Amino acid sequence: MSDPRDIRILLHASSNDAELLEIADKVLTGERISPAEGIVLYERASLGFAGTLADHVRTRMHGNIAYFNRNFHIEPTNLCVFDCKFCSYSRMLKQRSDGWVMSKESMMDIVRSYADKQVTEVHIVGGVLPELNLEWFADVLSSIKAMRPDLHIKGFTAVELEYMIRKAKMSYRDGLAYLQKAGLDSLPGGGAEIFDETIREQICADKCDSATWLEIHRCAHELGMHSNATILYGHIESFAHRIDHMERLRSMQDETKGFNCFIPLKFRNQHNQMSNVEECSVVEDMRNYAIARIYLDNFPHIKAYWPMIGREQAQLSLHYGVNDIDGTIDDTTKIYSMAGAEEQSPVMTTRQICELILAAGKQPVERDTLYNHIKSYSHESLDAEFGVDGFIGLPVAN
Ligand code: V47
Ligand code: SF4
Repeated sequence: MSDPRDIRILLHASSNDAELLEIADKVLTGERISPAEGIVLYERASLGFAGTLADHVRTRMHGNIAYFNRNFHIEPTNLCVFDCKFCSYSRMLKQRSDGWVMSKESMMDIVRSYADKQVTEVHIVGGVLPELNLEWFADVLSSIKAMRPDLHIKGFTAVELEYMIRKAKMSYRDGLAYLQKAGLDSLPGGGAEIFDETIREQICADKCDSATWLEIHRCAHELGMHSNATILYGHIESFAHRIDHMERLRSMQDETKGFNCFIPLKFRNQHNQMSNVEECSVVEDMRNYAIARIYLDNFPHIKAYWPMIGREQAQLSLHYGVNDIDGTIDDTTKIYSMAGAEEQSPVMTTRQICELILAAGKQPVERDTLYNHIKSYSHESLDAEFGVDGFIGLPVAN
């Protein structure tokens, strides 16, 4: 159902909350909702109410399409000078012996191992270490570009960038321009966590602050690079903090238009210093995707990161505002399996990811990092490309 008049009738029949219905009417006519209205949605909208509205917005923007890409990750180190309380990945303070630091050669070996694969993106993200400095990373970037000029390099959270550029005693703009010249194409969305300063102080006091995170993304946009933005939700923050986070992003996007997608990251509570904090429910995850889709009217894409939430929930999210489920990954990330995510070994073939999307009733489209369409898939085209014998059935979460 995509006719706004039909959805209006449905929502008016399902709720007698006048304020919620007024917000719904605004969304259905394409009007922006205010921060106060965003908080009302979080406080009072049921999953059905928020989901119906978000699905309408998603369909208005993208029809039935659900995007994925073919990518792999390189995580240069899991050692980190910072001490984020939610992090299950970093090993600096606890078990340094469990840590790894890759050499440039081992990073290049990973890139080389994809020589005959049709991947379009490498995502580089990891801990922060003084020896992995700006010059070292610039050398890695230019070597990757020399080997695979076609590969889009999405690399380094604003947290990693803030540290390496500060240590190099450069301005953010000059440091980013230097990395861009070496081959950096865009920035991933990590490190944003929660922008509210009081919550940030409690969960990640010693790393890049919110204003700096935003400034680094602004500089990247001004240099012509796109970036993503995340939120780490479902821990000690309130609904107002989630809206405050999205409001700061929405305001900046009005000016720069440089963000590609918003990625809500559900807090996972295993093996970190916040294990006493309960994880939120799947219903809350879906409501959160839905409200993000409604609130961030100037963000083209909402991504559910499937290694984090598992395959079945990624399918579900496609009906709650999400239009992208990230990539094939190829088992190259450890960040979420270490924090207790469903996917202990995240890898999907192109066929599996397409079948997952088709089974959710959506149209799989392979994209590049900047959301240019590469190829659209159907059951028939999958059989033609990969053969009928390869059918793997409905995907299941581990
Ligand atoms: O900033 C760390 C998160 C992020 C936990 O841009 C945790 O396409 C939940 O940003 N529970 C890094 N989350 C990863 C990231 C990312 C991932 C996928 C795609 C993109 C993109 C970006 O991981 C960190 C932090 O918010 N994280 N520990 C945890 N226990
Ligand atoms: Fe380091 Fe990132 Fe973990 Fe924080 S979340 S401790 S910055 S690796």
